[in-house]
Amino acid sequence: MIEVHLGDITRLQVDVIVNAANQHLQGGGGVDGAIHRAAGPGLLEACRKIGGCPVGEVRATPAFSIPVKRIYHTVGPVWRGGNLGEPELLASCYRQCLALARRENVHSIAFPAISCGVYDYPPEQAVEIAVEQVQQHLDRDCEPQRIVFCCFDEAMAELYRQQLEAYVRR
Ligand code: AR6
Repeated sequence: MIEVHLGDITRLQVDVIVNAANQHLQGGGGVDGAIHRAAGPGLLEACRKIGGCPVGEVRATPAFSIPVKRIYHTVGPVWRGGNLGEPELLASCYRQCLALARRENVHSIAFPAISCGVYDYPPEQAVEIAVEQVQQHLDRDCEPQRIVFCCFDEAMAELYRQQLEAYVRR
């Protein structure tokens, strides 16, 4: 089941929330800032111990004060025009998060719109990749059985709804 949710990802009742982090895993603005504020200082310490994460990959931590089981920190690409591997790197973020969720027996996971804020990825193209990767995963595998696209504004939520409908009609 795929859901589109409008609101703050730190308030969702899921097993795992995904963070749109940076390579240093040292916190930042946007959804990263919101997750660190809600989780408390233990999260920064856990991230510092991991030391960093390459673009397109994922690292997991406990969730501290956020009532989910785990936080997956993935690093989306900065949009530099689209010819520097951005689509493949963004797809890799979704693929690696879903593969890790599968290995960790996660039943529900929520994604923010990775790279669509500070990293400036064109939202329509990012949403197309996100939906495609999630649908391809669910075509092969039934877990995680609940996948939530968590959007911070209605325009982004509408893009996901349209893309999900378009994918189903293909
Ligand atoms: N819940 C859900 N979505 C949110 C929230 C929230 N609480 N807050 C923002 N968004 P961004 P990026 C949406 O900039 O582009 C950080 O500084 C937001 O509206 O958070 O991958 C990191 O440390 C947008 O649609 O992530 C990195 O340096 C989406 O989340 C850098 O930003 C992603 O926006 C990563 O940039």
